[in-house]
Amino acid sequence: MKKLLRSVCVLLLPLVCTAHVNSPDVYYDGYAGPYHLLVTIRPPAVVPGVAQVQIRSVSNDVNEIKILPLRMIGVGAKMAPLPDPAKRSADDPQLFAGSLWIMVRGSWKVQMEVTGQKGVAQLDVPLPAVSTSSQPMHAGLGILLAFLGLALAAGLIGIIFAATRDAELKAGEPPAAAQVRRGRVGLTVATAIVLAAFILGNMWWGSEASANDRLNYRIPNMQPSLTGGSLLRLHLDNPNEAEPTRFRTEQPDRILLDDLIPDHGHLMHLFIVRMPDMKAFWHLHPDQTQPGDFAVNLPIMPEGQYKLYADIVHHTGFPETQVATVNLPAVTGEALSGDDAGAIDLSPADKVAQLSGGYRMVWERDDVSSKDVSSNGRPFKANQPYWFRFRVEDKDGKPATDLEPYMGMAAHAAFISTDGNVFAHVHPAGSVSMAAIDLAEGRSQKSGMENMDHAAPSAEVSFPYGFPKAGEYRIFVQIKRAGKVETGEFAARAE
Ligand SMILES: [Cu+2]
Repeated sequence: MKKLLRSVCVLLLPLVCTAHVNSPDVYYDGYAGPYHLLVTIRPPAVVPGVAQVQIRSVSNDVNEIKILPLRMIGVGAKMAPLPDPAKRSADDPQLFAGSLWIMVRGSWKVQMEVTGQKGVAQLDVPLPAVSTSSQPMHAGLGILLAFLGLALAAGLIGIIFAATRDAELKAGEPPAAAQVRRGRVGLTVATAIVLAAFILGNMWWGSEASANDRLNYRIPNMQPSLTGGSLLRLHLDNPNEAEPTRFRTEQPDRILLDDLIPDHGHLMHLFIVRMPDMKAFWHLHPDQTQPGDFAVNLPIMPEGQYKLYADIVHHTGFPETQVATVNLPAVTGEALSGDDAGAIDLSPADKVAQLSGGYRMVWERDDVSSKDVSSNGRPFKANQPYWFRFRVEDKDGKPATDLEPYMGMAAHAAFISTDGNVFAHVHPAGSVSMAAIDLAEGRSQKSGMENMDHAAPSAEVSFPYGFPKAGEYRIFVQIKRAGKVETGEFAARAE
């Protein structure tokens, strides 16, 4: 009964999602032809469900935006329904909003057709969509439904009892012994029928509810193990493939582990943060030893507890972050090389993080500009899109002129809550994986680096992102300068 009540109303709550950990919203900064857009997409908490799309045009030259959901790959990617117009905000003519039905779990993209003063242009933004969690029924609704259910049951029993005992009596005539007996039998049978209905109904509902629960996306927990003093092995978890009905309707969305594609040049991006002080941070790139297994040589690391976040992307463009918590002894590993980078002695800055050689990374929190999406020095609001802007300065305070692309991009950032429950790997183009952007725009998947800008980046980088819930966060920003990757750590609070 309790289970029945708990499950009657399956409202769903957006607590977990993919790509990142507990940070399901998509933030995207990109161009539809000549039009610069900042896009926020809130995927539905349960699929089928409605995704909310918000598009901010950076300049005032857009007249109309139409939005359309499409599967990332497969036949559905080519069979487009008619697009819906996004509604222009009455208060802010540069803000457009719309909602889209997402009918199947998996890897989607939202296609935007932008009409403005410079003609018509298109932009595709990846959208991973899964059911996330079931919420228990509201207590008040449960009590109300229990009361109504009991009233119905009592009514049914009462009607059968009265029908079997009193049906043939005239008004005011008392029942004879045979009728009383018949009434008792009627009462017993009616009670048995109602009880059986409750029990069978609860069983039916319980199986429906657990089938629904199995369709909820679970965050994969990989198993780390340290061998030979410094070799970290990662055995990936696949909790969402175990359920055979998952994504059965369309095979491309079965979650597999042997279908990974490179995302900005690597099959896996592993972020390691020491907890709880968050003063040590690494961004490493383990190699796949066999499908589902990765290994990486650790650098020199102090002993302690570490949170691991491993970003991977499936062939559908569906991203996942595998997580783990591990206690490590002091590791006397190898010097960092290639794209691997990190730092042991970070401390979170409010505004200015020191880099090597007297260089500094400055968080431009205070720029006030009317069309800017910035917090202007105030605490951030949860679930709001912001641009996080950072400027790299030399020791004289002048903009650095020797920045280089790091893995094909101007910068990489990890937004992590201080409790470790929220993690997002974000780039100047936004919170979606680079590999998914390539797929969404129909580019080939050779290295996942096709869309990257290999020109020298400017001294200023920005990331579009919004914190998913109130709390304390750390932002680890990585840039490359003079052949070396530098990490700046910043503290932020969302309300
Ligand atoms: Cu990155």
